[in-house]
Amino acid sequence: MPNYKLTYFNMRGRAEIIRYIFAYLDIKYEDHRIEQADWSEVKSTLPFGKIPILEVDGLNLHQSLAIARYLTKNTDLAGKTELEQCQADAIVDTLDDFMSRFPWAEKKQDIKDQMFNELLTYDGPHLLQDLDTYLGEKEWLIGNSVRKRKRRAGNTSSHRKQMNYQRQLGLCHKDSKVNLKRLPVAKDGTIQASRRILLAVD
Ligand SMILES: N[C@@H](CCC(=O)N[C@@H](CS)C(=O)NCC(=O)O)C(=O)O
Repeated sequence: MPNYKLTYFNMRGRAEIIRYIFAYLDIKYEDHRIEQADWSEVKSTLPFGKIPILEVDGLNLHQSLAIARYLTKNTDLAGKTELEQCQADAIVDTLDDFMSRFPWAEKKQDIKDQMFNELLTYDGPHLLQDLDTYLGEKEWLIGNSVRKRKRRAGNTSSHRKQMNYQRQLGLCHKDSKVNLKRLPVAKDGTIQASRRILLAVD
């Protein structure tokens, strides 16, 4: 298993999808969270000056979604067939189109506030409505389940521990169908409470 070190700010943002994947696949990694005060120094060392960065055995990977796709290769988290993978990519890119419009770099505060307000008041609900329509009566946006993740050699007990942990939290049905929820992934890699997402185990 490679050595993984994820570098991002101490927030969910664009790193959280990577933390979810690590948590779901029960892969150990270093969750390196940097403070804003240290950012300019770190930025100057990066080829594209952006985070998240995932270091894999000393090699730096950038772009959160490229990293997410790399980590989900050979799992069915991003679709079981090529067609499902295309559909999963399309949903991810649809969400990314929306996220990319957030005016983080806007210098004028009043313009920034107005743009955020429009995005969150009009465009956000519109996007959610479209996703809802796309979902229709189905349980999942794409496909009908996520297969039980492959156990990695030597981590059976940690897999069991995580399933028990999810059961205790009420995230996991006793018949082993999991309704993993959209929760922030804590620094220690555990997943905490909140909204539902698309992951399940059959
Ligand atoms: N498309 C890139 C976006 C990377 C990006 O814009 N990262 C922001 C944080 S979310 C960043 O590094 N901001 C600090 C800066 O640009 O100085 C990804 O998904 O990784």
